Amino acid sequence: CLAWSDGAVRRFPPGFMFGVASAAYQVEGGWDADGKGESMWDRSIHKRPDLISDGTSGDVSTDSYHNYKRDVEMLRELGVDFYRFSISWPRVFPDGFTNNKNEAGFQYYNNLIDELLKYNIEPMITMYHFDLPQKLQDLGGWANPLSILWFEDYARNLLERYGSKVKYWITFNQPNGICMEGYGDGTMAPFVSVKGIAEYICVKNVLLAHARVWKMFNEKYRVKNKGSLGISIAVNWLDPLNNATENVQATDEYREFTIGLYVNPIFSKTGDFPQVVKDIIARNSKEQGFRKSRLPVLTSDEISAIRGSADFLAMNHYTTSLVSRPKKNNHPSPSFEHDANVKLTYSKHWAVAKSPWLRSAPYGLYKALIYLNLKYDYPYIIITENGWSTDPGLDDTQRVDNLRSYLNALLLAIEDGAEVSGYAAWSLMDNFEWTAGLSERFGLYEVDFDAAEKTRTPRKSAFVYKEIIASRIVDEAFEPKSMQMTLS
Ligand code: GBH
Repeated sequence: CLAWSDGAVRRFPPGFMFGVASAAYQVEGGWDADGKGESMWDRSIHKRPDLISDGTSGDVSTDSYHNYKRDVEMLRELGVDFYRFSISWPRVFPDGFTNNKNEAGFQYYNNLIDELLKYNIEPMITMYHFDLPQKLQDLGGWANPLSILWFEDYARNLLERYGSKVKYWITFNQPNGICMEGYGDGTMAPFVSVKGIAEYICVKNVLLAHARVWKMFNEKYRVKNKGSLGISIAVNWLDPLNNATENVQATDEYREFTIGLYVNPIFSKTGDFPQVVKDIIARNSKEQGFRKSRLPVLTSDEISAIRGSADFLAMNHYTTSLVSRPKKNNHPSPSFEHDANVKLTYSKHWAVAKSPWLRSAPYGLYKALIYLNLKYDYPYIIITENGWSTDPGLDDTQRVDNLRSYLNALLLAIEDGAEVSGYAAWSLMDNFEWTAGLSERFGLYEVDFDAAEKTRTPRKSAFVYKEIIASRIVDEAFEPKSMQMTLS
């Protein structure tokens, strides 16, 4: 157990916001409804259904496109302060370019936003959560520097249309997922794998696209609308396997490769990619016969455009890994994995989720927050994802344990100075878990995907979260009296 054995009752501070999160492709369905265009996930799965472990797709999923009123009812049942959802770019601009607008798509998000505001639930909009319009992917997607301008155009339209109603904006969900998985190891759409090259080009483009939108927001939309804008970054924790010097060094480096690569350019005083990452990739590139480093250079203008370009760090935190340095670098060369050159393991004491990569190590959230404080001078943080996967079933005791222990770790970090003003559980309900399909369930609500209505039923964790939100404390002894939800 963690250090709250002092017996003190810790309370979430006044103003602390609780929410839940989802993403368009994972919940909406309606993949070609009312003029929606094709996203790169639509294209990839329709062409290669075998990419998904259980052969499912996001074509229908929970059908939130038609069930959004029920979704908002669930948010009211939970009593959340905010709902983080994403906009599907091809639903509002079928080809990606802003000349061809799909009004039905804009209307859908307008309806969802209005339904939320009607019940005093703040919308928090992610502009991009992995679902690029296929037409833009045909042009190279995030590996094409023009993507910076395409994204800026798209974002401007969102801010014009919804900026007066929506206070919380997130440009990108997890640049490392977009780039390393989408263009490097090829485990996410567009399933491109130009290892050691495309993913670094992508990182630069995504950061520059983010910075453009921040500038536009800061100059034009903020004053009008008093909102704030951030970027979601995956900050999982890393500890050395043991205190052997090479493992400690490997851990320091790997933190820079996975966290610093995105956080340093935006949140550090100096900006730019971390020096150690620049050095390693430059050295490897040279050895591999490249004329220049595979990591693109950021010019001083680019560095200053990106530096400081966020009001808050939207932190997605799931798990912790233990890092060691392998005796020999056996990763394909060149590749991100070769550059980072680490082996990841877990402690056998950590509970394993349905997702093989997901282990419960709540102390890691505490340590990650303290690390960000020391290294980046107390950034404003909203935790925009944290969660646990299970098999289907309403008795999700493991999710309850995980939720409580991560929230307890968060309370300790806040007590020790972390500036965290909100927390979103991933996820509101079961949804399409990318290449794992429907085989890993992350929902506080279970979804019956076989039923035409995609019936949603609260799990035990939904009742526990509701009680935490209402009481602002984590009461380990709380047990739901019945499995019947009420609207408070
Ligand atoms: C989040 O990413 C995503 O933002 C969200 O859409 C997703 O539903 C949620 O996680 C749960 O997964 O299978 O070993 O190749 C978290 C980071 C990175 C975690 C990719 C899963 C796959 C590892 N994700 N990773 S593996």
